[in-house]
Amino acid sequence: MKFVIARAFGAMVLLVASMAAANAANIEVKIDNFSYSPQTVTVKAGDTVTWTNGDDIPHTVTSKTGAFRSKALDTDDKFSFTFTTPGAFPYFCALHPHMTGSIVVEASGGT
Ligand SMILES: [Cu+2]
Repeated sequence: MKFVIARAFGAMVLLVASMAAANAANIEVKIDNFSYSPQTVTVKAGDTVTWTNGDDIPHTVTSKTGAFRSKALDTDDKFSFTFTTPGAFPYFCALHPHMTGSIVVEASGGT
């Protein structure tokens, strides 16, 4: 009997672990009127950020450190990047360098 309970508990732990892995979020950043909105986003490692260009002129999403770089995004074009490494990831628009934003990635594990 004890063995059966231990097996059931083990299955529950596996289920919870797989739910946590499926918990990775997709965060939206809108490009509008020559700015990224929200300008700074805090995500967890494993999350994906998707930028959408709402302007009718092209913009890019270009990492200052080379971590990621989109092509020129036309109206309604999207660019996605999955952040796996904790840290700060400042970026800008290569076509309008005064446009800046930042993604802050926190470690996913722990609690
Ligand atoms: Cu731009």
